[in-house]
Amino acid sequence: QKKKKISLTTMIFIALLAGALAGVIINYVIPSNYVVDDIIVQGVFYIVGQGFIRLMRMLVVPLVFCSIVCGSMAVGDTKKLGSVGVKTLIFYLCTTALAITVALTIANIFNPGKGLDMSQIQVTSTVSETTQSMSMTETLLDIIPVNIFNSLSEGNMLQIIVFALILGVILANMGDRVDIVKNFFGQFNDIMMEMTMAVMKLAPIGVFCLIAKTFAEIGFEVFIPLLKYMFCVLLALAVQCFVVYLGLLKIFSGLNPFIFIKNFFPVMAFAFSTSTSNATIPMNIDTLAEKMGVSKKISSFTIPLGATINMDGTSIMQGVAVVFTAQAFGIPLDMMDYLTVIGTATLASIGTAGVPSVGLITLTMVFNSVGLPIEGIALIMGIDRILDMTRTAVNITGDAVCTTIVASWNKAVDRDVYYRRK
Ligand code: DAS
Repeated sequence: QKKKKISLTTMIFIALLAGALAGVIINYVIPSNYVVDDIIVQGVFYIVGQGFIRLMRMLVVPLVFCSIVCGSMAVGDTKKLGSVGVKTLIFYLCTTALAITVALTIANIFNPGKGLDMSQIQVTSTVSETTQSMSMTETLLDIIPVNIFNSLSEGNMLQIIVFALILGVILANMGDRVDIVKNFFGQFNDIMMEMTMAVMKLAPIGVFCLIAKTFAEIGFEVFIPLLKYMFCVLLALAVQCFVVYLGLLKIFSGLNPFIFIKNFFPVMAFAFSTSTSNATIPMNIDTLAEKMGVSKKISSFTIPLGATINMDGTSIMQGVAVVFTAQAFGIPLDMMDYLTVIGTATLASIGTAGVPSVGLITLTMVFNSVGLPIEGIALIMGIDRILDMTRTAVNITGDAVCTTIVASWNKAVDRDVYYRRK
């Protein structure tokens, strides 16, 4: 019968375990010798691991540029967007910024990366000299690109995002005069997603080598910080889902949040099992209509929109990952860096599609924006399977809660259905 294909994220998890085992054996069992240390660890593991990291970085600029142009084109047509769209867009961006703030707060309380010393790991530095010592006003002004080709070649992500957002809105409002250009960006975005999936297929090899080298050089010390990292992400996801979302629902719509979560749980379970917001769209819309009385006129626009531009769970992982990696590599982050992370992760979520592990690709970009080494992603990537499932469930719950609130403002929630009075 048809052999069940092991999912990529499961293979990455297996690669993590295998890499950790190999690294521990090299570190604690095999006596130090030229072949193992110089040929295998500093040779094969380093080259393959760095090669994979560079492939991930290769994707960031074109993928994020195209996906944000497309995301911004999708919502940028101010005529089509209408008041429902504008309210939903504002709500989505606010809940994402709130999510990252929750994540950064929890990460700074539990300090997952403290005690892990990764500073001896060779890293590809990504801090551009200019951004190192800039005041608040210069940093804010700096996000406006004076030369987009310069921004693209330097990989200045905030400048690229700002230009892509503006370009997308202009294209959206120019109608069919620019159909060829719109199609170009749409097709280029598809190509970049294809290339991303192709690179991600190499992840098990890349993660194996990166983790094996890390454990060969550092050993068991990595385990506790990784567990703390997972704990911080899961705690932040729970706070966002059961405190922030249910609180917002109660405050802004007056609807009973416990009825919502009970009726919505099957959709969360489906998203958890698939790790894909996009695949959850139909079930999300149907459940909101049948069990909560939310009009499909609203949800059929806001749910697909949310699956693309509203990824609160993903930005929570990214917020915790930034603190974890900065602490592990001993890189101090100031308030400006945290604001940059909130801005970059919020804007980054606009373009990325709701497919498995896409949060790791945009994480590369968030790391870039505050000069963190991409090597930190290797540790995180290995244990990402369970976190991707959980954060996807939170991503789509955020979409549904915002949709229900906006629908209730537009008298488009049938309360008799919501409270099972019929
Ligand atoms: N799996 C993505 C989604 O579908 C989330 C992520 O990769 O972070 O929402």
